[in-house]
Amino acid sequence: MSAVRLFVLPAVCITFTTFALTACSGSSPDATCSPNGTELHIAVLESQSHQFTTDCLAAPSGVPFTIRFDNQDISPHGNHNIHIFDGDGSSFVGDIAPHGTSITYEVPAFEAGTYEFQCDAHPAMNGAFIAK
Ligand SMILES: [Cu+2]
Repeated sequence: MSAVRLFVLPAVCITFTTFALTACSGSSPDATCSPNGTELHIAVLESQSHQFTTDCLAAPSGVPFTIRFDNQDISPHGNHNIHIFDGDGSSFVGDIAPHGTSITYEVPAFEAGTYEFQCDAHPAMNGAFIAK
């Protein structure tokens, strides 16, 4: 019996650690996630007004990519966009997606690095964009 318990407990801890990394939890400067293709997806859900569904987006560096943004916010003030900043002042500014609409951004290649993204209308909606 006790041998079984000793075996199960580490498995639970490993599962929890994996989930925490996948969820990209934490504030934007500390957020970590890894590229998974060049078709990124982010949303604002009806139940999460003025809040992105993730604080971390990642794409391979050096190649263009797309971000499909589903704005399901039902608030009349829920018009959002995605703006990626880089240190040189050049950046990507996505068009506003009015509440209840979706938009696909065609984003040019970024050099490897960690950048920030935000909604221009609501700067508290933000996160880390990672190219690597
Ligand atoms: Cu917004």
